[in-house]
Amino acid sequence: MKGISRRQFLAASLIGGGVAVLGGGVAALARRGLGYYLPPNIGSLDGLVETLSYASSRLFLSNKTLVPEYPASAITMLDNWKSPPADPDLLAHLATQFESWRLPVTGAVRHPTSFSITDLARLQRKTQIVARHCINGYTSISPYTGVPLKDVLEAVGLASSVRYIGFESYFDGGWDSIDLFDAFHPQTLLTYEEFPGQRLSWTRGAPVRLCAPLHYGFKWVKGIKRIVALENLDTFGDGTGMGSSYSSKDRTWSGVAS
Ligand SMILES: Nc1nc2c(c(=O)[nH]1)N[C@H]1C(S)=C(S)[C@@H](COP(=O)(O)O)O[C@H]1N2
Ligand SMILES: [Mo]
Repeated sequence: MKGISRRQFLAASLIGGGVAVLGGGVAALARRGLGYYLPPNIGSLDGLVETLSYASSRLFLSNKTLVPEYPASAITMLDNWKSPPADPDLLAHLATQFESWRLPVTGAVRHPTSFSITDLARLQRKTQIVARHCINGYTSISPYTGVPLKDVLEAVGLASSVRYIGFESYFDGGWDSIDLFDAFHPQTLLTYEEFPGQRLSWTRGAPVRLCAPLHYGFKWVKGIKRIVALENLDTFGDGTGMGSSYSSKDRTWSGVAS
């Protein structure tokens, strides 16, 4: 009997691989439900491209895949922050070095908790030097020290219905949200120091700012005022369901310029 040709073997391997990937996808889908793999703007025009890239990353990537970390010699600290703080509460807390400031973590959680910076610093502490890409073209490599967001979420205990984590800012009435894939990524940090031991200045997002390396810079919310665990985005921010104060400007929820 004739053995199979190299070409037949290749074709068979490809088909086999394809079936395995598809099978994995279907199994993952069954495990989490369709909603986990779809972005909130699926119904909009720019949602098509985003839906494909979002769904494929959630299906085929693990949220344990790490972004590169850099040595201290690579730090650039490029700072593109412009508007000085105007919020009276933030100004008062800046004057007293956030001594009496608390970060409420509320929404669909079992134990709503308000954390001081000292409380946050008692949780797991992590320092990382990562790149922050701004959608407008600025890239900066900076150090971030803080607590993995995952640890804060585990401390308050998320309800099983939670799908997004919302952030409200002291600056410009800004607000944004990420999904649990990003929220539980090991490099997603709630940052309270830039260089270890050095609290954030307002230009870098005091009192705490998000470091979300899987995303463009606009989702790295500075000056966080409150964190909310959300079942959907309909009641968050402007109530349009888009999940980000930037989506009314020039970008979509997961970062594609539109
Ligand atoms: N509250 C708030 N956070 C914000 C912004 C903003 O306008 N308001 N700009 C974002 C954008 S677009 C970028 S690129 C980064 C820039 O800050 P960095 O250089 O300190 O990372 O902050 C993000 N965080
Ligand atoms: Mo940005």
